[in-house]
Amino acid sequence: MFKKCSYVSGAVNKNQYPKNKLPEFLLLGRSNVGKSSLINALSDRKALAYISSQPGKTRILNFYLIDDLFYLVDAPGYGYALRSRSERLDFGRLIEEYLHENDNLHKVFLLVDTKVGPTADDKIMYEYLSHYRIDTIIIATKTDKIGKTRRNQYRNNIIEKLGIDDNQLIMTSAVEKTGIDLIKKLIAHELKMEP
Ligand SMILES: Nc1nc2c(ncn2[C@@H]2O[C@H](COP(=O)(O)OP(=O)(O)OP(=O)(O)O)[C@@H](O)[C@H]2O)c(=O)[nH]1
Ligand SMILES: [Mg+2]
Repeated sequence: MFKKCSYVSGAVNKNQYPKNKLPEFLLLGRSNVGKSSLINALSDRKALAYISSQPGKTRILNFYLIDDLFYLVDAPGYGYALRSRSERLDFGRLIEEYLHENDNLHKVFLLVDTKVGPTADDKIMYEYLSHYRIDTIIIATKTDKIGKTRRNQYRNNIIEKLGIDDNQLIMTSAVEKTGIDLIKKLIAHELKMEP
């Protein structure tokens, strides 16, 4: 499942989104949280999505086509990227236009670093998505940095800080490949495919 994948395009505005109406899953999260690594893990490829050494380098929406079925959309990271007022405005405009003016958006995956927990920016982002009733799943990343016995504690911290339901959170590690199959199943379920 999800073997074939290719980088299709980058977009800074809605005229540049893909035109073929396939469902899209947006990955949102602060810089360095592990968005590109998750795309690589989901698509079984090592270096498909550019993994940045310089946080916040990518400022556009990047569309990856998976098995000719759906798109994974890599958004610019917030946090480090929001240094200047103009960058903040660019990010806001890019994301708001995408969230509100794109009928193909199926679900948002909001990534939160497991060890760091939800930051102030993460909370604002989650509240924004909830306010507009945008279907969102929280993906906790880099769980391999936490000992197995303490992962539940970190899981509960995220649930509590964001005020989400237990089934809205998936714990993942792109290194250990944990939680990746769960996300694939969720996407398959959304697309009404056999997993
Ligand atoms: N230990 C560990 N490190 C990870 C994991 N996922 C990503 N990383 C590391 O975290 C750093 C950032 O990962 P990226 O995937 O580039 O993060 P990003 O969210 O795409 O960052 P931007 O594109 O700058 O917004 C890299 O050094 C990755 O190797 C993980 O599951 N475990
Ligand atoms: Mg990235």
